[in-house]
Amino acid sequence: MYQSLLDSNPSLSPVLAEITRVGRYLWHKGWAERNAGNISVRITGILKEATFDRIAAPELPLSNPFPELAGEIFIMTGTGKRMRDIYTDPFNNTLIIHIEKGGTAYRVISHSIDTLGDLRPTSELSSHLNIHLFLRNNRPNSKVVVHTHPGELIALTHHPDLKNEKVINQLIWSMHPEAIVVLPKGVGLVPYTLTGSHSLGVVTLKALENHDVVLWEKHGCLAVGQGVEEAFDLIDVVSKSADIYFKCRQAGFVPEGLTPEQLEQLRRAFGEEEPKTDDC
Ligand code: 2HA
Ligand code: ZN
Repeated sequence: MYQSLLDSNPSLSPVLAEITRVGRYLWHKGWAERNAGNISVRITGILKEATFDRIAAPELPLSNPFPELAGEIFIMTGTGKRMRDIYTDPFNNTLIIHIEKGGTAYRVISHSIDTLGDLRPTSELSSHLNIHLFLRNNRPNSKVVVHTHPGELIALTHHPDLKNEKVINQLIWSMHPEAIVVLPKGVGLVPYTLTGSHSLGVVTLKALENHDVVLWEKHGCLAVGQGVEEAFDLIDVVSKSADIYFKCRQAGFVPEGLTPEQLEQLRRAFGEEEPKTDDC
């Protein structure tokens, strides 16, 4: 079924290829231990209704209903699946779901009952759907959610003094000129919330109102964007800042960081808008 969807929907292959490519980057970065991380893309409109038999597809309940997402289609990584396996075997590690009328169930349109096995949507499905709903309503071109576990970013959120959006963004910006250029609004900071919970999606939404990247305290980070590579790039830049910070600390010195004047010069040279340092 998956292969026939790809054959009859030419725009689907590049999306799947991007997911598998980024899955491989995440593994090589060391950000995807075991089954860590998940990726989803809203692909409604890419799949033609006539190319799949919705009614024949396996139907499964959604633990949290999303009536406003009825009719939407998503491609995503499977729960318990390894990022490093997605590249070599995408058909058994990713799946495509259609949200059913009423939003209380979904159908796996990429697989039949016989081929589905233990393949189920990411354990962070609830967060991802919440975010996709927000993006569709507020930033319709942003169709991608990437969640991963960069050790250097998780380590930052363990520092008691850095559990403050303003402070952590000053640190991130000051470590690397790219950071303020690519993320002039900085990152959002989400207080520790149970993994896989509906609440995690709810608190993440608040942080996404002003940001494209959020740090999940003591867990990882999440980025949204128009493409999977683009979301990956944002996380990569933030991680580089954290990496530089820790390299300096490991070498035994506290990094000087870019000065306020240097940051201001970067904002003026590259910024489209003033970053909100008080409430970002
Ligand atoms: O998919 O990373 O947050 C495993 C996780 C859950
Ligand atoms: Zn995670």
